[in-house]
Amino acid sequence: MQINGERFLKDLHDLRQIGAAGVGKGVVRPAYSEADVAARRWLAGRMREAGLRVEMDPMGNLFGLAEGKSILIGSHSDSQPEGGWLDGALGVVAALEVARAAAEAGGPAVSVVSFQDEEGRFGVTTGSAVWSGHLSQSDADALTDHRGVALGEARKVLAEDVTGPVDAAQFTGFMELHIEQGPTLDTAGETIGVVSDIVGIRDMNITFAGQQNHAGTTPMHLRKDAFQAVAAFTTELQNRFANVVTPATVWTMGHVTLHPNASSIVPGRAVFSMQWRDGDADRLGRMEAIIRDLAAEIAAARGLEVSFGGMLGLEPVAMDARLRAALEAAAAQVAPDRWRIMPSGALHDATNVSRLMPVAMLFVPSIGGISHAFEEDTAEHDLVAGVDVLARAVAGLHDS
Ligand code: HGY
Ligand code: MN
Ligand code: MN
Repeated sequence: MQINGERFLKDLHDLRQIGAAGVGKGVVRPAYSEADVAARRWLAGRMREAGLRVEMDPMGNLFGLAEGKSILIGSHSDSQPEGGWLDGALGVVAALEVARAAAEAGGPAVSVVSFQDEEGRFGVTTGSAVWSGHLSQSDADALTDHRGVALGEARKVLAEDVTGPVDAAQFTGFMELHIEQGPTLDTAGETIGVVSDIVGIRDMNITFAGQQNHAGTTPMHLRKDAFQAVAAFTTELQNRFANVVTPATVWTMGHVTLHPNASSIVPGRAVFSMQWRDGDADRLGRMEAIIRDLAAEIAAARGLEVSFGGMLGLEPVAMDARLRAALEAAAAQVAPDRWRIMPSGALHDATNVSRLMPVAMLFVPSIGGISHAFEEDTAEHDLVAGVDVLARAVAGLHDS
């Protein structure tokens, strides 16, 4: 099986034009946005040209299906609100190229997928969570984005493209090529990372409700300032986590809204996202208890109310040994002495798909370790090496 690097790179550059941010190679292609819909329709056309049968499930997960049993390869084509051109898109276009190369070589059968809302405009890897049965369609439809738009409403933009549910039983396994989104490979000057396991995650909103008041006449000691509660919480959390976390544990408050968000008004309400990740499910649970207890403690001490939104989560998952071995053998051929086995600190659709079938992942470097930013980039020779490893692994599985 021989991939066509030029054909692959051209598709990758053509896709990044759809929703191009106009800043570097960045893209803005959130789930169900105009750009996301256009990208999925463009991908559907490329899938048809590759001889695949195009189907889309009610969530907007787009599949290019080979006849009979096949290996499923892919990722997601939606982006963060400010996204890189490769996060997800690389895996979808690489899958397309492997499917074409496999067809040109007379086999094996390769199907392609672009999952929807992996970037979690509405939740956490929402499209593959629904497809894999981790989340019901009705629960997903009730999820809202930060502007209060419900997923059930948003996904109507793809109604005319939906063909119906796609049966996972037709697939023998799933592989995903993705950028590392961290500094490890780039710093080491390596080309390929074969993923050992993907971290788990917990994600929820926390609300502090205090007293909206005048910013000039309200003495500091009488305030019930919701933002000051957030500040106290995030500072003290660092101390409370000290004996629980490891250097690999991460936690982020990436989104904060204050009400009424005015310079001369003491904020009466603060809603913020609380997200934490680790490779150990037990540690994720202990961190949750600390978060809930500390938020309640701070609210009580300051005379505020605290409430917790619904929590979304995924468990840590190990990659399938047989698929991983195929990737390792291919990496050793393509990038001898320039590959490694490593964990994934980022989440991926592979976590959800692992509920249904064996999964494995591989990484190529992110320049400067940057991702979820317009500056995200990877050297083209590394991108082509990644697809080559993927194709060789698929061929190796077929021959074994
Ligand atoms: O957040 C993540 O890990 C993924 O890129 N959505
Ligand atoms: Mn991704
Ligand atoms: Mn991402």
